[in-house]
Amino acid sequence: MKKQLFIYATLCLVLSGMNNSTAQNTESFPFVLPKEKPNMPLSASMERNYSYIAPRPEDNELFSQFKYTMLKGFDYNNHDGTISRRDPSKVIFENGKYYIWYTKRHTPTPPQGAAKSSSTIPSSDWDLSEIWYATSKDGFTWKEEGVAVPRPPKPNVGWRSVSTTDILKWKNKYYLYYQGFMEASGKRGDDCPVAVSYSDSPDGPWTPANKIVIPNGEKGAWDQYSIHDPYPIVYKDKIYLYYKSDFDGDPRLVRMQGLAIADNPLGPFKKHPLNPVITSGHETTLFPYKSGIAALVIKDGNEHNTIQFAEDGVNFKIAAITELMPKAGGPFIPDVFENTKDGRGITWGISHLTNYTNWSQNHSILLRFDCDLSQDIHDPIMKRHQVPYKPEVYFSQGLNADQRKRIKEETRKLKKE
Ligand code: AAL
Repeated sequence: MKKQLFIYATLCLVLSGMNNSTAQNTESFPFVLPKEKPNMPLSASMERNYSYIAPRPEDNELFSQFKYTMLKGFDYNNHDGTISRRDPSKVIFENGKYYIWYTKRHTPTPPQGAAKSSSTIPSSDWDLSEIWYATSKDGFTWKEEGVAVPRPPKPNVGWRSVSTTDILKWKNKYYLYYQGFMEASGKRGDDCPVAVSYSDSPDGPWTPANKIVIPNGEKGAWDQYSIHDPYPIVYKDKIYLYYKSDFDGDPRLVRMQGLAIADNPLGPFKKHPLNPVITSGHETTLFPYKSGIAALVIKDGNEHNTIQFAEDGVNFKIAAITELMPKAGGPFIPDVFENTKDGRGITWGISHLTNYTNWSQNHSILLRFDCDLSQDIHDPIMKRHQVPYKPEVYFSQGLNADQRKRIKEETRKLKKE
């Protein structure tokens, strides 16, 4: 009997110890963040955290902060709004120097809106513009070389304005794609198709194809009015030309990204059946990354302020969330025309700042951005999580009179209750 009692007591001790240890070992999420997804029940957010390249941003090659530098070499008439440079192309390196192309507006007045526009007075910051180019030995100081694509004579596409260009190098020839306006932007909307000019040299002379190469969509289609921000990449042996369209407009425009693919730089381009392929963004920057395409998705849409990635160049997913992203970034992408299957990524480029001073002098400037979205460098400073905004940045985003009135009314109602 004693033996049985001893065995029972021992068993109880062991079981209670086990219970305690089980209680102690109820599996909490570990203190050290696992590098791989742990085999345990996870929340939706934690599941999502393991869908990124790495569970921590500093180890995520498609996460980066951005640093900015003022460029030297461009004059803006004391920022009076009569000279504007914006929407730069990608940067390329040829003949021992860097090249960029961009929208240049040089008009007697700053933009005055569609109603007040004329043959000399611009409606918008990119109205009555031409495509100019500049070169640089170091990417910081630039020499403005002159006009690359002037406005062609009526009725050719772009006679009103040519703007928002990007560069393609294909079989040793160069192609500039750009928005070709046939009326002042803002008359109905920011309406235009895309045209193209070509040259044997990045220094020109450029021959306009004098035809629409990316047409507006059919009536009622999402891209029926505007084909903006043409952005060609050589991918899967073809030309993948990404673009943006503004649509809906109830009350604010929706902006999304489309894709058109061609075997020949002068077309025909076939729009992808899954368009829009990115549901957010504006002036979207893209680059080959590993076997897919990455995108800097800024400004508009549910997924603005994200860096996205598509294994197939079509189906984009959020790869990182960041801030203070380059606007209209034209990166230097050494392998962008190499049809690469291992895109190395980017570390710098040229972007723009619009409405640089105030609306009465509405004009834009070009600046340089730097980042670490590259397989070939690891810059911990670019991988910091927060941008330390000065207090004045917060206080510059103050309440307006209507908001203060609403708040005052809410407090008044509380006091009456
Ligand atoms: C830019 C681009 C296109 C638009 C206008 C000039 O940011 O999206 O080029 O037409 O704004």
